[in-house]
Amino acid sequence: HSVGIIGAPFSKGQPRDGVERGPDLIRAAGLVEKLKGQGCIVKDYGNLIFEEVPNDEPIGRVKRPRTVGRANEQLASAVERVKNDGHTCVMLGGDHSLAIGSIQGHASSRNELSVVWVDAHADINTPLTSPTGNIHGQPMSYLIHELHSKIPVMPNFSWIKPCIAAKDIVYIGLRDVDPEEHYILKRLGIKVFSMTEVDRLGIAKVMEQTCDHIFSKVKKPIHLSYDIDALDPSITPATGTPVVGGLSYREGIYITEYICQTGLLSAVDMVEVNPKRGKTEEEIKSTVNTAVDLLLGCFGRVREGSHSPDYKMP
Ligand code: DIR
Ligand code: MN
Ligand code: MN
Ligand code: MN
Repeated sequence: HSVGIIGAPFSKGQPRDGVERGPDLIRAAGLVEKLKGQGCIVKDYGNLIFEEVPNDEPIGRVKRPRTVGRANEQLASAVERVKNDGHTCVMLGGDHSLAIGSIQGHASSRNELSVVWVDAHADINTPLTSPTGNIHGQPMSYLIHELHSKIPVMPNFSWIKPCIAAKDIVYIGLRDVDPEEHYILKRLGIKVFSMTEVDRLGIAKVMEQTCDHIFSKVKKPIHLSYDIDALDPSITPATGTPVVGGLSYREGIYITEYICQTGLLSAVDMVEVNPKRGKTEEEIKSTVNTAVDLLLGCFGRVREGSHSPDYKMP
């Protein structure tokens, strides 16, 4: 695997400070060295530098639209560049509003994508349905063709072109969905494996059916958008909006191993790691180390172990 890493230390898609420290913490936990140790070629493109747009007054309920729009425009160019350099792109967030730029930039280089969205939340509110106004609860709505007519014009958002079809999206891990979001998911017929389906089917069948769904016609490159709050807060407590009853560590890792072996993984987001939300050093460590392990699973790490083909026993 050839991996290009972009750090996106950005927190303005939601109200809690600390999530901008995600990229540096995930690196400090040894991501690059560990990826190289499992045979990946890694290029770290460093962190983007985001400026806050002054006087960024809410538009309707939407908070900090100009700042979020501008940051995502920068991220989209960075992701497009990493893809054009030939790497699988890893975007380290930051909050989940960054999926707007990450997916848009990915789509600019590849045209058709499928999206696997692993999260406790659906993040598909439109600016008009959002109960909080936080853009990290809205990124999908800006990207889906079928919702285009429902998105009002906002400053610094005009560069976004809807690039994902509803049929090319699969959600895994949902357990905190707003009524308006539930309506949108049903209305667009989006494939959802909530925690109920994970319980009913088990994660192995969920992943089989996920791939049946996204590969039903042509095999498109996969964009995996992984919100660390998909996992149970007992494993990844240091996140802004933890929700009980999440994926186990093993289920979380299984998703990455399975996506990896499709050979179609083209970009990954790892978002919402927030050290300031951890109550102890242990809670922060567990969250960050799990984020690293999930990324290693995306790039060939398997739990049975592995060895190089030319290994000679001494
Ligand atoms: C809620 C919460 N659905 C919102 N979303 C969160 O703000 O739109 N997403 N926490 O990660
Ligand atoms: Mn999310
Ligand atoms: Mn979430
Ligand atoms: Mn939220």
